Amino acid sequence: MKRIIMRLVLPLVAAIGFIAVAAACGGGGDDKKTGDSSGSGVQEVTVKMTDLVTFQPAEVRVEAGRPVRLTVDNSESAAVHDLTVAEMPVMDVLSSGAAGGMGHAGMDVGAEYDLHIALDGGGVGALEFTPTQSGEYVFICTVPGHEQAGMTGKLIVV
Ligand SMILES: [Cu+2]
Repeated sequence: MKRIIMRLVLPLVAAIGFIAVAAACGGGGDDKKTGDSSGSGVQEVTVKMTDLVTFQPAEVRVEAGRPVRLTVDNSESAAVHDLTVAEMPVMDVLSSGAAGGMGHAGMDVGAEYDLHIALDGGGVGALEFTPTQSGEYVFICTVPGHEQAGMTGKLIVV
């Protein structure tokens, strides 16, 4: 008799456990979906700058008309790098962590570009902006020689 009960109870316990895990995973998935696809949420993207003189990834895709928070991560570099978009229709531009970088700090340099953030080696900063027009926009590092060495990327606004 006892054996029969165990035979019934064990699969039941296993089934309840499975349902609980499935529900938890499903819930997480739903949260993420809401964050990514909602019309008003901030689009979070990260670009890493490396001492191999590259941006990773070299291609970033965002939607027009929605705010973007572009985290620029120079934490694994020893050198100064910057991320610069010379021309791109944007509004509501903000940047943080942009101080530093010889000859880079200050608005005089930044004013030449629509988007610009320079970071010392080890630094992490962010650019916040809302792209207003779809298209493909090139970003580069303006440190002498870096663009020529391949430090370029593409910001695709859809
Ligand atoms: Cu660079």
